[in-house]
Amino acid sequence: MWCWAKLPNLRNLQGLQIQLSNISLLAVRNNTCGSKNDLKQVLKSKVAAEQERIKKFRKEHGKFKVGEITIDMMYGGMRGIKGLVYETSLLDTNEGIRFRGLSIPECNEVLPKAPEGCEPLPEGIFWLLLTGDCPTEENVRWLSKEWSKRAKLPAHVLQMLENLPKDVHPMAQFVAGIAACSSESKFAKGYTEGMTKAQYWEYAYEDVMDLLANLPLIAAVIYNRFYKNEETCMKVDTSKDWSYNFAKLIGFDDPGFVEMLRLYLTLHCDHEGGNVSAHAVHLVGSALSDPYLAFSAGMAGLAGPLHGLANQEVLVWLSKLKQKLGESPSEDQIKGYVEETLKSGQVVPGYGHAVLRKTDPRYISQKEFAEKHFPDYPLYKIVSTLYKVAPPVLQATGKIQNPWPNVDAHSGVLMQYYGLTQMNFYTVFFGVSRAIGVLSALIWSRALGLPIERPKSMTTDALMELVKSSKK
Ligand code: CMX
Repeated sequence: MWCWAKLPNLRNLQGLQIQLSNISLLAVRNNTCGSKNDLKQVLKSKVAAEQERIKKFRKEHGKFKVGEITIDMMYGGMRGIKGLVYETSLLDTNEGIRFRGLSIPECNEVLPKAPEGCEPLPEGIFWLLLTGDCPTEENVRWLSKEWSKRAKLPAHVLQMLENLPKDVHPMAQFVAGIAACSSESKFAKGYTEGMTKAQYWEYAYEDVMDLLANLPLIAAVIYNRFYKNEETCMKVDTSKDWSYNFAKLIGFDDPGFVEMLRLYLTLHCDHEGGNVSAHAVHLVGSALSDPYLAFSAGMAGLAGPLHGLANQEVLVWLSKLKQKLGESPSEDQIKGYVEETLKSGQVVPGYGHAVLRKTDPRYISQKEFAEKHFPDYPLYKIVSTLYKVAPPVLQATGKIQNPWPNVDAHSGVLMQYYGLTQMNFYTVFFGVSRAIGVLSALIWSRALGLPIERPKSMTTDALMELVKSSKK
């Protein structure tokens, strides 16, 4: 059983002791590299030790059986099969996600904030996921500066985005923009020029840093052209953080919106390795496709309505609810709307999860933000009423494993409140955030020398034969 020592109310942890049964381990260490802010150097000091630790572990326990696979699991989307190593985060069915051992409330508490803000900076969670260390304020300031220095979109990418027809969905534009940046890949160039396997992670790191620096620019070009018919002013302020610059690029300078974006970009960053976007990046990256190509594959997966696009679907669904029932519907009316949705054979977007069996802590964190900043906003009230009335209706079907809301049930409301009303852009925000986690994991996959992924598939006939021969 997990038992957490009470968190010190400190911005920079001096070392956080965690008890796991009788074992005491240091899950999050403070940045041991003293004044060093250069992330690559910090990482360098960890890679060799981690390679050695895993080598020893595999030598001693490589043949240990982790689980069994049933035919239902194979037809059921591989639920419950433990088949991937992914270092940056781990999802507990009941408790939700932990980033390098820290829960969301713990991250919100300990990660550095902007000088004028209260919400965690996404730069901090990137540092945490990549190094396992809780960053100092100095670390995140270094990272903000580093990303703003690297922000420079190639002209041909800009031109390609400008030439796309306006009815191409923003997520399809996002995928295309990211893939087109592959022309700049240091990893791909290094491979062609004969980099060694030991160097893979360093080249991947450079691409990841460039990509993270440029994602807000790609997103902003799409947003400004699609919704405002405007060219994007590509200037970023090197004295400001990533979220501030992103908000500014799309024309939002309300400090409330910027704070919301900092929280949003932190919360959506990672959800262990088996979800569609993370797994796609991991899989494509394992073929040594460069980080731009691997990440664009992940974003194509995030664009599916059962995954990241659910945040858009939630708002579309809520808009129809408001059209039908008005701004302030009663509990009974909202319950009736959920029942009608189910009766018509549609999913209730924002509810359910493949792994989680409780309310998503990312939902709770967004709810707390809304409660603090706009408790009387009518759309927030509808979302809160849904939280009360939808789970029993979903549970009553008898087939839905998790009747509780996931992250996507709340995010759109935050955007709507601050005036970002263009719903089909919401998944792009999700994607910018998801880059933080899946690309940190990609660097570690190359650092650990993980091979090309190639699970065995079977035909139904071959499975039937397997069952038959086991009975002989
Ligand atoms: N509304 C209606 N039906 C639902 C449902 C929901 N919110 N959630 C699950 N179900 C249905 C499934 O479609 C499935 O029906 P069939 O047996 O007829 O095919 C049945 O309940 C069992 O599904 P499950 O085991 O509970 O859930 P899965 O692991 O198969 O699917 C998920 C998980 C998220 C795809 C599903 O809950 C869903 O479609 N939710 C709505 C979309 C959504 O919010 N997605 C975002 C998830 C978070 C993210 O990745 O971003």
